[in-house]
Formats: sequence, C-alpha cells, structure tokens
Amino acid sequence: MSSSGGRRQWRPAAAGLAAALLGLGAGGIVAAIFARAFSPLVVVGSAVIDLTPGALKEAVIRVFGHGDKPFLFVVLSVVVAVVATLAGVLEVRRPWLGRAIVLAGGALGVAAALSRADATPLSALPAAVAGVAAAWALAFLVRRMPPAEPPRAQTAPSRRAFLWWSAGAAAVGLIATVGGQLATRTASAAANARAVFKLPRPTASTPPVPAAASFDVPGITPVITPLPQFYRTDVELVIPQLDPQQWSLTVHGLVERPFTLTWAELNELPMEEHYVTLACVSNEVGGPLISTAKWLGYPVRLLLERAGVKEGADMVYSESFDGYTAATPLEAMTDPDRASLLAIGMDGQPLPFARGFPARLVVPGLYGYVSATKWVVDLKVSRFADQKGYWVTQGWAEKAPVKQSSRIDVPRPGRTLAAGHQWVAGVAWEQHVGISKVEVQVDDGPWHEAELARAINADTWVQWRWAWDATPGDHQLRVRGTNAKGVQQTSGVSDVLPDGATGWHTLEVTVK
Ligand SMILES: Nc1nc2c(c(=O)[nH]1)N[C@H]1C(S)=C(S)[C@@H](COP(=O)(O)O)O[C@H]1N2
Ligand SMILES: [Mo]
Repeated sequence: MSSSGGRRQWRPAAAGLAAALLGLGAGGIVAAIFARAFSPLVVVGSAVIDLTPGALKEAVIRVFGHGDKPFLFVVLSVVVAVVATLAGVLEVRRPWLGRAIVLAGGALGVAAALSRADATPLSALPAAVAGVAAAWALAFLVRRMPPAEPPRAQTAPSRRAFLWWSAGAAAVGLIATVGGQLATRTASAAANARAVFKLPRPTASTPPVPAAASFDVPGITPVITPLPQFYRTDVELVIPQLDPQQWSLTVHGLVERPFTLTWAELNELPMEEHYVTLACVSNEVGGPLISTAKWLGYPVRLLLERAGVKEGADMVYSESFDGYTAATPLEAMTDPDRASLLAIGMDGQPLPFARGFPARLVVPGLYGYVSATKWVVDLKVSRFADQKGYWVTQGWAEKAPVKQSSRIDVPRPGRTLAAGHQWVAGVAWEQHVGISKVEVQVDDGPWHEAELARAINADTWVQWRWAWDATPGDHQLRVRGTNAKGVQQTSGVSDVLPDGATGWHTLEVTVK
C-alpha cells in the first residue's frame, strides 16, 4: 500500500481532488462577482465547443440532444479529476511538479476566457484565481500528509488531521461552486430588466390561431409549441443574460447610411406579429428540432431600407454579442412578402433569455443556422463571396432553405395499439411554401389521403390526421406530403449534413 514517495496511495489523489474542488469553487465565486459566464469550467467548455470539429459536434448533439451540455460537463469533470489526481501524486514525489500542472490548468482557463469574443481583462480572473487557489491548496494538503510509517503513537491524529483538511477543502469548494452558480443565476441586471419590460403592442397584429388549425387527437403536436417544449440549439454554454440598456444593433457594411439602434429606439418602432415555424438543419426525418411560435418584432426589411443597401450586396451577416454568426440571403430579408423580423417577443412575452433576449432574428423558410441569430447585435450587409457564417465554416451549406417534410406523432413508434379505429396524425411543413396534401401508407398498401387542418399561414407547419382501421399484426406506417406548388416530398434519403435531411418518416407499431 505504500507508494515510492512513502505516502499511502489514496492520499495524494485525495489532496489533488480536494485542491481542484477548492480552486473551482473559488473561481466560481469570483466569476459570480466579477465576470458572470466566465467561471473556469464554463470558459474551458466553450473553448472545447469552438475547437470541436463540426461533424463531431453534430454527432454529440444528435446522440445527447438537449443533454449535450451536461455531457460536456461530465467529460470535463472527468478530465479535471484525472489531472488533479495526477497532480497530487506528482506533487508528493517532487514538490512543485503537481503545482506546476495545476497552474498550467489555470493558465489554460485564462487563455480560454480571453479567447471569448465578449471577453474583458476581468474575464481572466476566475480561472486565474482557480489555478492559484488550487496550487496553494495542493501544497498545503501535501504538507499535512502523514508519512507512511511514522512512530505509532502519532499515526492516528496526524492521519485524521489530513483527512479533515482534505474533506474540508473539498466541501468548501463544492459549497462555493453551488453558491457561485446560484449567485450567477439570480438578481442580475438583465433579469430585472426583463422582468419589468412591457412588450409593446403590435401595430399589425395577426388574428388568433383559428380553431380549425388544431385537431382533437390525443398526442398530436400542438400547432403552437408550448414555450418550455420549444426546441433549442445554440453553441452558448451558459444562457447569456444581456442587459437591454447595454444592447444596441448596428446596421452597416454595404449601405449608404449605417446606423446604430438602441433598445429604447427599437421599442418606439411599430411592431408586427407573425406565426413562424422555426426548424434546425440538424433535425432528422421524424425528429423534434422544429417548433412554432408567435413572434413580435420589427421587419428587418425596414432596417435595411433605412440604411440603404448598396449595389452588389447579396447577403446579411448577422452577429450575436459573443461572436456567433450567420449569413442570410439578402433577398430573404428585403422581400416584403416574407416576415423576416428582428424579434423581441415570443408568444406574448419578452424573448426568454435562452431565445436571445433582448433581440434575435427570425426568417421564415430558412434553417435557423443561416438566419435565426439570437442575442443579435450586428447586421452587416455583405456578400456571400466575402464572408461565411459560423456553421458554414464547419462544413454546412451556405444556402439552406427548409426542406419539405412530414412527421407522424401519433401513434408513437413501437406502441401496441388496440385493433379498430386509431388516428394516425402529425404535422407537415415547408415553411414559406405551404402544404397542400398529406398521405399515409400502411405496410406496402395504397396511399391514403389524410385530412389537413387549416394552416395558420404558409410559414407554419400544418396538422394532419388519418383514421386508420387497424388490423391485428405488426405494421409499418409511413407519411409523405405534397407542397402548395404540387411538388411531392422526396422519398430520397439524405443526411442532415450539409443542408437538411430528407426521406419519408416511417415507423412500426403492433396491433393486438
Ligand atoms: N447566438 C446564436 N444564435 C443562434 C444559434 C447559436 O448557436 N448562437 N443557433 C442557431 C440555430 S442552429 C438554430 S436552429 C436556431 C434555434 O433557435 P432556438 O434555440 O430558439 O430554437 O438558433 C440559431 N441562432
Ligand atoms: Mo440549428
């Protein structure tokens, strides 16, 4: 049980781990006070996201869905634990070697923090404090480590003291970590601002969702997605909380009259309301990364008119406060028949923080990665030949109109159903084009035309249902749509990369 350093083997590991916890806790507290969103693990995690190749990133999102960020934290925690253990073991063998590793970890955190687009010098403080505190704690604990074969009489108290110091450091670190998290989440200026913000009334309001838009079929996807169920994809590791007083939007680039719009100015502008279905390019056939909301905002077209777009431009390059970018075709933003919005409201509320508060883009008919920039602060009129958006640099397509698709929501795959009447139902979409027909096939039988609900507009999905007289046995159900131009949804299967999945959604059920 003795290591060559003459210490029990678990003790160096315990010292390393306790020191790491203490350091992370100290960093978390400093972050909560001085630099929200720059706690050490978060900045390293964000850097990892940035450095991960696009395909791997997509694979992780596909496997873990909304759990992609918890997964990243688990991986990071394991890495930190392994390195901390190693630092403990090495520090015992050679003083300063472990501390050097810990300080190098802190330096890595500092570099990661300063690499963020929204970093200030203060952003480096949490990781720096974490590194120094962990190094100091490591030396402190190793000094209190009892030798392996001390005189018998002194063994018990000395061992116990080490145990207490280690456990104490670890506990303080954990409490500080949790405390830092709680402090970060509550009572920020942004949270207060959002809480008191009264959404302006739309000057052009849309009629309420017609009753005929919804079928009374248990389990069918509601036409308007309840906010907590609205899919979410973004690269931001912690949800940004921008103070609208600090927010502004600059419109510049290939324009005659560049300008900057403040939050107060934006709220004076006449707002429009539109129902729009937003979709992620990473949505597999039959997948969940698509949702619908009522958006409130100011037409981007009018912002561009005010700026005066110059000859030769074909793209609008939007940037979020932290450097995320998207390149959107100019014509989608200037078309008076397309409700491209600088949105500030969602379903009658200010945008939730996770949705881009105070403002984001919503462009009907284009996948979110080329259009729906959240926390948007900059619109640069540009040319596709000159600049690429974030995901396009990772191998995704430059132009990404939403592809026609349809999904079976009822019954769920793998279900066992009773014979007789069963609804087969779901949603179909091709935003900004619309759907004219949906058909369902059982096994290799004929295609049956489903009943279509009333579409709210061509920018939203539409519900469909078909009454199935289910017969006992194992069955395969399949759906396909036809768009408003008469074009049938392709049966050709393609992957989500580079510009969206295609194919007919197919699932199996058992009828008893
Ligand atoms: N700032 C920022 N905006 C972003 C993204 C992002 O990662 N960061 N992701 C885009 C992608 S890929 C999609 S599909 C939509 C998703 O919007 P939602 O999370 O509100 O559903 O936001 C877009 N806007
Ligand atoms: Mo997306």
